[in-house]
Amino acid sequence: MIRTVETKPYDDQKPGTSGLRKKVPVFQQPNYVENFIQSVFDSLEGFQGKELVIGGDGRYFNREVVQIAIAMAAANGFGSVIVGRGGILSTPAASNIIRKYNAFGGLVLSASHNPGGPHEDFGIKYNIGNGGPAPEKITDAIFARTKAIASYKIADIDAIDIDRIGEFDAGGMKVKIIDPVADYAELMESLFDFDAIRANFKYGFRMAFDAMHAVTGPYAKEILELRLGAPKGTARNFKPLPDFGGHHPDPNLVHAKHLYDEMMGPDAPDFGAASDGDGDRNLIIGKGIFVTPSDSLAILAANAHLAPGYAKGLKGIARSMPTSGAADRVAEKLGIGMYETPTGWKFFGNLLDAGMATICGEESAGTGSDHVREKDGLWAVLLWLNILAIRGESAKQIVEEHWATYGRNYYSRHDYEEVETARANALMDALRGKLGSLPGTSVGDLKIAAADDFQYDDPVDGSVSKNQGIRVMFEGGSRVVFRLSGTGTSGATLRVYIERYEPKDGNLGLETQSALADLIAAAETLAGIHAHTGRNKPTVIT
Ligand code: VG1
Ligand code: CO
Repeated sequence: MIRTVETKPYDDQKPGTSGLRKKVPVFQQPNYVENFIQSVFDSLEGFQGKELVIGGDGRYFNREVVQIAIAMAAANGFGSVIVGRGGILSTPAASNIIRKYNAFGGLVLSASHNPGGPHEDFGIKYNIGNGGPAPEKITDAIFARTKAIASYKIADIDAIDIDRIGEFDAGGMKVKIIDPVADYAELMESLFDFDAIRANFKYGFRMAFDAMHAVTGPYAKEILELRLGAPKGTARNFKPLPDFGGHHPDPNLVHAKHLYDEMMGPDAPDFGAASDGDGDRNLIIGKGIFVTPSDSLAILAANAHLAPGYAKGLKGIARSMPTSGAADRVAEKLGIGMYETPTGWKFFGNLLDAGMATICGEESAGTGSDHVREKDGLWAVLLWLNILAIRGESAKQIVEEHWATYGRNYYSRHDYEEVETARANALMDALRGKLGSLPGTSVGDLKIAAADDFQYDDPVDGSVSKNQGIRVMFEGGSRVVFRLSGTGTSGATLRVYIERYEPKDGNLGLETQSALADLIAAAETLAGIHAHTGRNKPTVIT
């Protein structure tokens, strides 16, 4: 039986950089989840009788929302749903399932690298038929709908046993519970030289992969240990937990510091890596060297042809605007297109669909390719393993050779978390107000060449996205970028991105923060961070 339930709109259901993210108690308000899911369905056309993919990163509240989504899909007329066993699908795996089975779209339940638990974060994101996050046109429509919604539809059915693989009936709609790992592992096998990686492990190559008690655990166990023969224990913290063991499943130098310390120590394995809550980010640390995500993107692009899936070469590279220009130099050398998009994976979808870009990346530890339409943590790790196995060099050698060929983009991001929203907005407004007067002036010894608020004109569909981050560009190619995060769940997060280019015959071995010291000081002078936020230093430096 289908019930139509009256409801009242919530005014805070605006999807951010990557879907709707809120604290669990916010999602637990009456009808909050139902309102949002119904608003998603109401913003789509033509899904009657079609298939919907549902899965998430296993965090607290995942299982409850999976059941609600199944019952609402049934009531709204979907023909079938595919659900990862236990309600689990990593974000890239969900993207793959949507594409592989020609589903209409999918609901991906995740708050990515944010902590999980009864008082922590949850999230819902809608992905379209190409497997990628819904573009702004759709997320804008969803938000408009959430403000006007008056009722939702839900089927009165018993909870589905999502822990058993098989097909079930949900009020006339078919529910297929699938192995969340198998299709993804098969896809990875089709892209990479598993024989070469297997041989490398056999001859003693050692790595540490930290799944951070999040969704990549089962994927890493299956792929690294079972299919590639890495020693047992290579995948660590591999059991997904609803609260990620009380940690932030954020693979950066703060929350994965233990891995960093190990990789810098005397007993370091050859290679270290980690992924985030939903499996789309990657941390890469070679023995004795942390690889900045922007550098990792450039190095993967420069060496991708060593993997069978990319042997024919790349069509183009895309990166988010705040990501360093390291990949631009690779694109230039390869003679292929380079695209600069706003932050968030949804902006890469059109370029990938149009065959303009093959590899994409963001400074926030996201790298991926046209194999799916999401960034993909394990994919990046496997491409690194493939390159290491074929080149037979260490990660450190590969990075240093890359700098010696292309020069080095010193890069760092400074985050000021949980700043009062009004104060963060005031900082951005003040900065925006003086952009026109900056070019030609100097901050310390740095002369400003240009300053703007980044606007993206999508070359594929012509859509325009304004106010995507304030850029101050200095003569010589250095820059600072300021933007406010669109994924946080309390207050505002100011992100300051700092970059300096050092040519290949320059000083390539400096410590990053000191190499950027004058730019860090310039960012403070330009934006008045201390005066606006009251903060003397960033909360997180990556
Ligand atoms: C952050 C990152 C962005 C990434 C987004 C989602 O967004 O900066 O690069 O695409 O998170 O990643 P923001 O708006 O907070 O800067 V994930 O791994 O949360 O799906
Ligand atoms: Co993520």
